[in-house]
Amino acid sequence: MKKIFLLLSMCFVLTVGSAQNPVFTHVFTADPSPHVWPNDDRLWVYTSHDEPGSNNHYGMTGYHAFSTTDMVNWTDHGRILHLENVDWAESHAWAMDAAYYRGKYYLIYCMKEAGIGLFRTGVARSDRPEGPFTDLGYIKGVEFGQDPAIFIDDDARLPDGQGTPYLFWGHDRQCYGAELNDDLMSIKPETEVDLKPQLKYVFEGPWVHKYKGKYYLTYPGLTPRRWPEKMFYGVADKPLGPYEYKGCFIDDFEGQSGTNHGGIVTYKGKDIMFYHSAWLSGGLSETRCVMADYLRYDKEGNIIPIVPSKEGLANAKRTKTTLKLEAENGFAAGGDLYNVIVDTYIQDYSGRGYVTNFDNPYDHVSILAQVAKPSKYRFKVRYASPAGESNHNVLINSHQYRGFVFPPSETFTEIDFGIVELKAGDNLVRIFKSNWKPSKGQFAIDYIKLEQVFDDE
Ligand code: FUB
Repeated sequence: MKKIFLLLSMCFVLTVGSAQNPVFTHVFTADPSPHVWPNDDRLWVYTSHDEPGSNNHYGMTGYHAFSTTDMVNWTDHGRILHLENVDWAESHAWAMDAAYYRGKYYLIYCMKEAGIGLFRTGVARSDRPEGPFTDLGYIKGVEFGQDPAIFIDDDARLPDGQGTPYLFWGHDRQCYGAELNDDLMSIKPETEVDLKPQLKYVFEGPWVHKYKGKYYLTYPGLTPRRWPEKMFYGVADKPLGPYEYKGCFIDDFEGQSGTNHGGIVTYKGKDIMFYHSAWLSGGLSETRCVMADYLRYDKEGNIIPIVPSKEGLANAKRTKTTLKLEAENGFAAGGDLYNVIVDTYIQDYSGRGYVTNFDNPYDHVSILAQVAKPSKYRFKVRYASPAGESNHNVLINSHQYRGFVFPPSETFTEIDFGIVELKAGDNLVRIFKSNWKPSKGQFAIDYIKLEQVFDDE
């Protein structure tokens, strides 16, 4: 009896004690797009961003990238693209997807075109999976291009071994698919298919993945009972169908948002469904958070319905995210570089380089940290100061923290400056050269880290 009780209480501790959902607890995120890139052991998740306090989709302005190797400790690489980095767009940075194609990383996203207010499907490119991404314009031939998903087949059609790229999109009871041209900037109009008649309850947010040679199209849909959205799917022998409608695989659940949206990835041999809910905001339907649960198939290849769980992916007490914000990203990531330069001379930097030439008082680097709620973070800076000690001040929003001493260091090293507080929303963190204590120069900042801190740690 005693043994049974012990076993039962162990199960209880494991179940109640582990809470991996929502996956990201420091920032409001939605519309997750999960990927594993070639020659990279990390799992990547790209998301849209809900502004705290807004509780509507109209104020959505940018995207984030996250990575992990253990699904417990995550890195938030910060803002990777924003409306202000896209000349042709005016609003609605809604759902997106990402792709690796011919040696480059792409963000395929939707925003409303300035002046005419129509959704377009934008393409932005980066040399690195964490961005930031540079906009290239929108995809020609796609009308009302909300909720894009890109699927690159493994049919090795191109000489470099990559397969045919396809685009899927749709909103407001529409769902289309088409083959993309190789530059990803236009579709092949003759291949466009209206997929709605092949499916049921279609509303928006298509996502295509392949399992055992079959193509699965998953999407959030509305039954005649209407909102909230449930997740449905169909299966086909070819990417553009015809699809056989299969049914619902995420039904209504407690704390769901009005919308659902997500994608499927295989990581370390396991299939995972990423989607979103309103758990982090306590049920505010349009202030959402990313969720993840394992996805399983039965012997016939049908998706076994998912019941959203608190435990999520890993048996750990909780997930923990560190914001890793590259100093050199500047405006492209919502920050600012003032009277400093980006260099690559000192080796072993992370990202595309580091920021240096802090010659005059107030020369600075600023980074943007976006968080959901007022909370504490451990503040670390990776720097080098080969010529001697360097003295700087830090401004977080309007609060000045004085006297940050960076001891001499020939090479890049991480220094821990203790706990700082961030407010809900956008936080500008500025490191600037002190005007009260001399520095020896050659000071370089590689990145700034803000690590989530929990009260019971
Ligand atoms: O996140 C904004 C919109 O809500 C997306 O584009 C839809 O798919 C829904 O999730």
